[in-house]
Amino acid sequence: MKRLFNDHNIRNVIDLNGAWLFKADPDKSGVDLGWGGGLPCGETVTVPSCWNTHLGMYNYEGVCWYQKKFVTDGGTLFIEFGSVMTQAMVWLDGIYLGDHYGAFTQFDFIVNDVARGEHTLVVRADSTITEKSFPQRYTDWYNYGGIARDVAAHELKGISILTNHIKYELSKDLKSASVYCDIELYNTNDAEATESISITIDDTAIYSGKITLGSHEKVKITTPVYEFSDVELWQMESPRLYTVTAKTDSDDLIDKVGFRKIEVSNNDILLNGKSIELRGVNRHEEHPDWGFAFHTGLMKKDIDLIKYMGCNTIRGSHYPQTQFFIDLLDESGILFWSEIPMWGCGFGEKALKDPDIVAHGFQFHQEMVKYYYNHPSIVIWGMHNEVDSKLECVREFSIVWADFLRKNGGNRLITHASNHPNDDICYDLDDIICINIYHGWYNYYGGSGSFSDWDKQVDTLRERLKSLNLYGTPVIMSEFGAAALAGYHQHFDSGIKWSEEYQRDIIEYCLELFHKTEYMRGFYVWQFANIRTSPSMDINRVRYYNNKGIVDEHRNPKASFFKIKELYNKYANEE
Ligand code: ADA
Repeated sequence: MKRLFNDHNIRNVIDLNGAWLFKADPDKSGVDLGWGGGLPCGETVTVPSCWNTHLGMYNYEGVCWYQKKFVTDGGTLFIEFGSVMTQAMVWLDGIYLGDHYGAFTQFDFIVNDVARGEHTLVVRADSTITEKSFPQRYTDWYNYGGIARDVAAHELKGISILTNHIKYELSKDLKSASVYCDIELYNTNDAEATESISITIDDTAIYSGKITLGSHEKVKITTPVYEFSDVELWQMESPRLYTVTAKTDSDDLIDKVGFRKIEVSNNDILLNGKSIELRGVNRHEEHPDWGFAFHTGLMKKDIDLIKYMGCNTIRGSHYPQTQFFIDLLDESGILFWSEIPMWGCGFGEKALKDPDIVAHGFQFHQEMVKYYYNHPSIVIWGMHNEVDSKLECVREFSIVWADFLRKNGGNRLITHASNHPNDDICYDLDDIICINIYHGWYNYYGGSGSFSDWDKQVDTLRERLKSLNLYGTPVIMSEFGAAALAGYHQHFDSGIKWSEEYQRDIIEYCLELFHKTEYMRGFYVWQFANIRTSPSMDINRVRYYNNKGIVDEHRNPKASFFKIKELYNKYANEE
């Protein structure tokens, strides 16, 4: 994956982005016609991309095929996909490698005994929504199809390093860290092999040893604990990153780590022992010209705009966002909430009880933790969004997911975004309680048309938390806001829905209320930029866009942008 730094100095990585041959398969006959072995014809497209941004394919849902030829020295290849939307089937030289379900997470294949020379990689991408889909048809973003993130073929040699999770516990005074690594290794040789292995953090060697693996053996090893002293913390104002280099004789894997501690205490959130108010926005990684194949230059611009507004955090609604973007956050000191694409309203009770859907949800959590573990900016794992968390079946799988994240997800706060503030039965599983409501905008979905209902809501929630014995768990308002059509203004009367002034005023009302509410410790305005949405969302979706962006889809600011800037800066100055 494209990173902000070189993640390999030894390993050769073949970039498979760029021109691919492309062919739509509306009647899904390509497998029977043997296209896995090579496409009969096609047009050239660039990858990463989403086909719904190609001319004539605006609303195409179904199957398309992609083909790329590349040259390698041969041996063992690790073929890596950043995200294929939504179901991928992959062939190399006509040999089926396997499939992967789910947009937004990485997956890979290891292929041995690849000959030196030219090879053909074929991908069948299927965006068809079924009753098992994740998310379901009724979802508030557009169901793009395509190879939406980077593709690469890594030439693995000798004993190779597949993953390295850098784990640590900070001392009480936060001045030193007990560090160890969980490393996954693979022997590419046809015979047993022994190699040396070492790990450094900047210039400090924290481990060195020898490893012997059988032919094509894959193992996970845990290194002994190293006491790392004089730690410089990863702080929002000075996000110190260390470079972690894992090396064998034949391979390397370089990543970044930042030492920091996130915890909750008595209605408060503490980063490195210091109380913080989370001041943020929800962000989709989407643009009308590229869909989910988001341009890296625009990632930087999004962060610049979000920082300029005074935000210290972003919620990655509603799926894991690209590694490159999270690298930028690590470097900027912005806190991030990462979640899986379980967008609740579309999942009925039948779906929530479906073991395949629950299994997919669990798979998403496993993949999110596997690929994003090391990012210091990720301080929150979101289990799901607006799922019917009044149901016992939701509680059951949430217990399993929360447990998995607590045991395997590193030092992060666990939550789910709930739109059932008055009857959610899963709050006790969370480290922070997160609420989505739209008083002042919707008259349904638990919202009501009037601004002043917010005050009642704040009081009702306080009472409910007390009655549940959960008062003391910090509350975050994870979504609130209103839609505004960019450029639609009112001279005097701000109470006109869809105007920039209405949106600005409701956001101001909410922020001022939440900021002074003693049990709340943060807010994420819905949402940073307008997004294209699904035709199934026929509620209030002018142009089939979700227009609640505080910038429009081209990042032009609406009136609320400046109001948020004013308020977030004011709150920061009060600290
Ligand atoms: C929900 C949901 C968002 C968006 C929002 C809205 O809270 O989580 O994805 O759909 O409502 O605009 O209504």
